[in-house]
Amino acid sequence: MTHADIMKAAGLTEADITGGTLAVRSPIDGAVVAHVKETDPAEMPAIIARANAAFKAWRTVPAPRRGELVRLLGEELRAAKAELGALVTLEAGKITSEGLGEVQEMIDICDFAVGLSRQIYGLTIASERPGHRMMETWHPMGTCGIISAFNFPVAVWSWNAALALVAGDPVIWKPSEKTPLTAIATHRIMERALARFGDAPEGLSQLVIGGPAIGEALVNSKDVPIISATGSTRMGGIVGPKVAARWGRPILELGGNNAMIVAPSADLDMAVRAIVFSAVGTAGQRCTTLRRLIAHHSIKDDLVAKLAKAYASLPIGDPRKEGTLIGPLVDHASRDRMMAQIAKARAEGGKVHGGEVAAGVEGGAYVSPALIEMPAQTDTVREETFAPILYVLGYETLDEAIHLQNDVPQGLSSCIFTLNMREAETFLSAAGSDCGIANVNIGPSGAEIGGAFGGEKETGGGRESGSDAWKGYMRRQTNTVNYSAQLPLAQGVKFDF
Ligand code: UN1
Repeated sequence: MTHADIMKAAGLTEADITGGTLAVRSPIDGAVVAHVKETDPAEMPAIIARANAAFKAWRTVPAPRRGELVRLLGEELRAAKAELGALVTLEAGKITSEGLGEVQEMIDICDFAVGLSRQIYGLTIASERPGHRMMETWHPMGTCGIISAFNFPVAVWSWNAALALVAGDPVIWKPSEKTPLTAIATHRIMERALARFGDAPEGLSQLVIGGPAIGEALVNSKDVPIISATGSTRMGGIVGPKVAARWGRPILELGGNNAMIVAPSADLDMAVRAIVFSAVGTAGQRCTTLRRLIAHHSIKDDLVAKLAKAYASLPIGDPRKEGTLIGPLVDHASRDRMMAQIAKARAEGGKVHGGEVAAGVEGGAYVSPALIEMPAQTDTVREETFAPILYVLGYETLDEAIHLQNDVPQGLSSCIFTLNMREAETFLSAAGSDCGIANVNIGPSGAEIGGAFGGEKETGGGRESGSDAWKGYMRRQTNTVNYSAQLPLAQGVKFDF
């Protein structure tokens, strides 16, 4: 299929892809595939006002009925999975199975949110006063601004939107400037769900396309109480304080510098499989990508040899092609950054395997993944580079390994490969990994949507997806009801007059 066929199959029209000011390139071959129209920043107040009008209606719709909209969205996504997945491949450069996997994550979160729509509940709490009852109620919060990144161009929207819509919040989505096409196609799918739903308020789900001025309008608006932003730590460092300064609620999902500890007892063949998928999958462009390997000295050389062998056989190239495992980086600037980091690591004493410009489709930024044995956890290792670079460090004691694992600014995902129960439990304990995600005998990437997703430190502290992440999209109200004929005060205070 040509690029044009893929865009058409995903529901994009001529008007969607021509006549605009935002040039969209496919990472596959670097070709400009569309010129998308941008939202005029001057329209943002009206867009936000529409969302807030929708909020007034949507917050009173019973949550299970709100769940019906998300159920329909899940149905529409199932029907459009192949076409939307192919568009993800075209616009973000993911291999076919990962493009489809991304849409599957959208479907999964819809299913989760539909169930959630009948499980939004608070606690009842024992009151210290006779004839009193305490409870908590979860109410819709207001408009949720969703700022998403290129690497999960559609799934990030759905993790937020599915929960926000069930929670009673309208959504305004600002996708990455690199991936507006998948956003337009996804929003069209959403519009189909809305049409089938029937009586959803106008402005419940909106899409805005453009650069920083659009994002800033959301971030700075007092009328957008929740801002969920996924992207770099640099971006989050700007967004977080701005949202906080106007008393909004930021949900930040920023950088990761995820590590795996490989202990002497580890099943090395399993570890190798986990390492390869999590270090080179999505060409190293997941925030959960494995970036640091902390291997026990006794097995390190063996592990590196196995990995170097596996790395040498990985099919790199056209992500549309059956069998390809490593597609292109998002653009040439990203490849330049990768090469610059490798040069820095080499200057710090790193021994580099791979990490070269690779042949792929003419015009795309293809690379072979890099495996770099480092003498120490240097500043370069402590930085996140959004590319397939895996730094290898050695350790002697588990304490040392955990210290290395935690001694970076980021705190998203982590894991240990061990068959030793004491080591595994220590890693998961309060004195173990400091990350939002900590796994045993599986890699750090590819988290299921059922768990809360996010991390600590410079990762931003936000949680999305499963568990009770929905609470981030609602406001909690504590209620005390007095059904007695007395008016006792708390804490035994007497105030008679
Ligand atoms: C991201 O890279 O922004 O755990 C999120 C994973 C995916 C999510 C990645 N479920 O790798």
